[in-house]
Amino acid sequence: MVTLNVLMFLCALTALSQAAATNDLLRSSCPAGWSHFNHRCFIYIPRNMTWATAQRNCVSLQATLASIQNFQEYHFIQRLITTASHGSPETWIGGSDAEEEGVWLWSDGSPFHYSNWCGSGPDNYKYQHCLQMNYGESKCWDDIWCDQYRPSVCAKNI
Ligand SMILES: [Ca+2]
Repeated sequence: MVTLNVLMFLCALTALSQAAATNDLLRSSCPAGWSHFNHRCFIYIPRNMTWATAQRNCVSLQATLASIQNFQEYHFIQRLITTASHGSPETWIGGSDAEEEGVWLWSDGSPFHYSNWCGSGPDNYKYQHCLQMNYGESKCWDDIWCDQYRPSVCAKNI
């Protein structure tokens, strides 16, 4: 009888740990082709599009252009672009100040705290309102005209 009880206990334990493992799997799972980082799924879109068309394309995938909240996410996205494109092309992410000059917003509505602007920041040269990353030698962030054609990175919550 003792053996039976121990067996039942072990069965219950196994079932529980399997349920926990499945739960973990569900929590970390992204759709095929998307990469998981920090509770979000990311994908590099190689097709060149304007910023707004790239955002609309992300929305069609139940996502938005990627926001970047910190250094770790920034480097994750840089690696994602490098791996997917075998290079480091200038790429759209979700920042813009098209609504009001100098007020930078992320298209997913998250706060715009972290940034990696080139030099002293966005220069708004001849009215540039959209954020491209991987600009120039140091692969920093630059504001550029929103109607330029770039690949892009989409992100969505899990
Ligand atoms: Ca600029």
